[in-house]
Amino acid sequence: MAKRRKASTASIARRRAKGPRAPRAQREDALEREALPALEGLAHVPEYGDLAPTEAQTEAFEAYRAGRGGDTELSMGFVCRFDRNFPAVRTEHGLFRAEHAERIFTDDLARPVVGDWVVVRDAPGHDVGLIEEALPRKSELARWRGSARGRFQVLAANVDLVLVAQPVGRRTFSLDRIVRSAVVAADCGCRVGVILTKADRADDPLELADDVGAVKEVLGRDVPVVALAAGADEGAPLAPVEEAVVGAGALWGVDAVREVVAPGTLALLLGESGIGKSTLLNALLGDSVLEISAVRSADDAGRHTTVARRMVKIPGAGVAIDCPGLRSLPLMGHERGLDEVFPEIVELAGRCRFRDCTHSGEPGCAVEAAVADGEVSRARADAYLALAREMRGHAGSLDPDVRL
Ligand SMILES: Nc1nc2c(ncn2[C@@H]2O[C@H](COP(=O)(O)OP(=O)(O)OP(=O)(O)O)[C@@H](O)[C@H]2O)c(=O)[nH]1
Ligand SMILES: [Mg+2]
Ligand SMILES: [Zn+2]
Repeated sequence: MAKRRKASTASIARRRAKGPRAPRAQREDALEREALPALEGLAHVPEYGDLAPTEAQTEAFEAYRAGRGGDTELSMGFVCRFDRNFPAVRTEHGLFRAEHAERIFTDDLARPVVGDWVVVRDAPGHDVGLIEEALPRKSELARWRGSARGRFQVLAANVDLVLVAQPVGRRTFSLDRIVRSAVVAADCGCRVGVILTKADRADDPLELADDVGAVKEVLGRDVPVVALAAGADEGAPLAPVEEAVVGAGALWGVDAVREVVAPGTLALLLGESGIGKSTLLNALLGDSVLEISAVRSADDAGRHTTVARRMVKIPGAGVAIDCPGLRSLPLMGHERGLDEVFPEIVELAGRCRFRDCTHSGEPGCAVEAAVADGEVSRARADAYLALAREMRGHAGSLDPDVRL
């Protein structure tokens, strides 16, 4: 029997970045694909009916098929997971692995990601489908990779709700990270919810209540906030913590996530490595299908345990995507997100006396005046100013014509 040589994930990525593959690379891909876990019997993969395409997506599919004489080998499906860069697609007819048509392959941003609705060719006798086209996205969650690496990375498509996860405790809690995540999510056309994880590690229930209050003050009272302790030791004394967060207007506990992720909704858990995203999803599933691993004790940093993006159907709720933790989330070009999250401040900023007002003490500043009148909270204005300044700075570093 021929010996199979395994290519590393990095070498696949490099190969793919180069565009169309040579026949040898294709053969290697085929070998690699055979070594992947079987899809049959995988638990918690969403069914076809768990997510619905938009009208525009269905129409685009019909038009594509009509353009090919109504080809019955073509069907519509969604990309529900990637295993070592190989997509799996769920259609009405089942769940199967697929590869991309080379035309799509060559463009990084057009390449299907988890959540994409696609046209897939399911030829009888072939065990691998062929993704021929990605259908228009209703939302596209993308982050800027930073000036050193340039360009955006699309994390997922058609996400309805971004659940921004942050661990509680003085050492780790970052309001800035929550707000910047909310801006990115809003910019990408997604709704936002906040999950405060590891509530058993709160130094003091009242401090946790303050954190909930701060999130609500900056993002608004309508943004759902859930505090939970999915990975707490059994018997941890959580009653005082629950009381404090509920008093501050948050929801409590793993099950409350089901209320936030309504059936039919596609949610994505966004946050750094090691903050308990996979632990939470396992708790919701009542099953340990997703890998988790301990954080480094010295600095609490995660080990980037989750390396793939995959959808799971939450019983009694919608569908969630587990994905790798993100180290950083620099803001660039997310003006629409700032507008969505801080509409009244953006409006006020347009009324300052100077067009290039930095809202830090200039005469005739409408933002400062609104803060002084108590119309806008100091915390909310500060959060806006920090992110707006960062965005201007990044834009200016790439394009010297942008005024700082
Ligand atoms: N004390 C405590 N620890 C938790 C809790 N939730 C998760 N952990 C621990 O945090 C560590 C990391 O959890 P994961 O679920 O792997 O974190 P993740 O966010 O999925 O990390 P990546 O996959 O690397 O992005 C594990 O050791 C968990 O047991 C919690 O509620 N309380
Ligand atoms: Mg994980
Ligand atoms: Zn101003």
